Amino acid sequence: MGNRMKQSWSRTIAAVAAGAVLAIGGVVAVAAPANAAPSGCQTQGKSCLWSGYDYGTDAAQNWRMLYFEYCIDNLGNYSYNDITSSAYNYGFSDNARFYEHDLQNGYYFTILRHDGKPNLNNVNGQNWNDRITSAYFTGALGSKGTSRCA
Ligand SMILES: [Ca+2]
Repeated sequence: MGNRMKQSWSRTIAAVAAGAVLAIGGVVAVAAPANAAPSGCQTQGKSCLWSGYDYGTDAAQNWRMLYFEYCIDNLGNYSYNDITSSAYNYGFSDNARFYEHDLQNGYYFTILRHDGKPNLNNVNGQNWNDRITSAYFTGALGSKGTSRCA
């Protein structure tokens, strides 16, 4: 767990540094597309999950995408256990955490606000494809086990 957290932090720092370079260079147009929310996830305030890669669905697993505004303790309640292959955080201000098991159990990874992972096969070198079972905006971590995350 310690290593995973470290990786997460260094990745955050690298992302911030890259953003700073872009800002100094004035290449705003290049940065903009990276912030564009994928189709189906363009209402700010939610995080979205897809059963397929590249923010698309794998009809064999679940033909619909899934989104949440606070948290979901068990994606199995929405026929989405262990099928997520891409995810995007279009929240207002929070980062989002995605856990291996229900109720924040097991390992997790983070997606920063207005960032996404089009292919969960490689998240900081870890394979997260078809592995997520619970998901939270950081501001809702304390709501685990409540109706807010049901
Ligand atoms: Ca999948």
